[in-house]
Amino acid sequence: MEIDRVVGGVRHPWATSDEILEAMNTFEVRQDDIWVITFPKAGTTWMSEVISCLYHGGDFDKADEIVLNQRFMFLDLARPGADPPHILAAKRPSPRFLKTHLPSHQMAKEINTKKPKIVYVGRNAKDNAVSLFHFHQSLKALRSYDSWEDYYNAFIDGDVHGGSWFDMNLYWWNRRNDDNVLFVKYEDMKKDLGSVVTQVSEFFGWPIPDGKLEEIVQHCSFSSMKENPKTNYKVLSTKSVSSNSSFQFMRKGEVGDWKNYFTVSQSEAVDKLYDTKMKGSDLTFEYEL
Ligand code: PPS
Repeated sequence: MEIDRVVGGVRHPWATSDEILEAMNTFEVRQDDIWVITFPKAGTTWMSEVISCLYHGGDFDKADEIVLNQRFMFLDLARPGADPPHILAAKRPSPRFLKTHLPSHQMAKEINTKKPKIVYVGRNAKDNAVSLFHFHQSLKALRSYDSWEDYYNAFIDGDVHGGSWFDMNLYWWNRRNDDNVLFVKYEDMKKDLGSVVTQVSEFFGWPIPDGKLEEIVQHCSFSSMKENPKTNYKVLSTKSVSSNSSFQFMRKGEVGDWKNYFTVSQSEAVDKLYDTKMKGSDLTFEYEL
């Protein structure tokens, strides 16, 4: 059996079951939900940890009481032997912390009427592609590609996990001025995490206790999150014993790693495609810092 299939024009692993996709038509969104929405591998986990720390006023024991991928319920994926996430989410007390990579036409419909607070994180297409390539090659639930080139072709066709990077980023950029939406760039988090943490705290209306900003920035640094078992997940099913031992959810955390993968012509082709797909939009990303 194929490891995945295309539903509604988007390639989804079987773990994103038809039941989950259908449930998003009627899933009850709550106005006080807290959503993190991203294209896969754009900084979901990083932003989720920032939000947890802010919600708990910089109390890191409380923020990290449970592993991050259980704290924020991932709505897109059914876990074997467990109820699907929309059923589990319905039983959670408010405020619920939810995350999804589903594209705009497949995400929970009530997002548009209940208007919960949503933080969208965008990451430049090239680094995002590289990070997702490693995820595809490592995770049991996702298809492997024979080569970087094969994967690259699928990525620019929008035929990878998450669908089209271009469509998703453009959709959320166009909604960036909605009162309930905050659009954040991964590269800005790398450049000045303190400013982004402050922006997120203002968006939610959660003041940062005196002296805590620096601590939150330190706690959410790549090195600290890599050392932290509550954020550097070990619970994902990886493809082989060898990749299992070497797989690190916190892989590199850099801006510019794409240069180690993209050929010059691939990089130029993405730039050209970006100009076509994002035509008329003033969304820009940084590719090196
Ligand atoms: S997922 O599986 O879609 O939820 O992955 P996601 O969390 O969106 O993205 C994982 C990438 O984000 C990097 N990351 C960070 N970078 C810098 N600083 C911090 N603190 C941080 N936390 C996570 C993570 O390393 C993945 O990127 P790559 O490029 O693969 O390292």
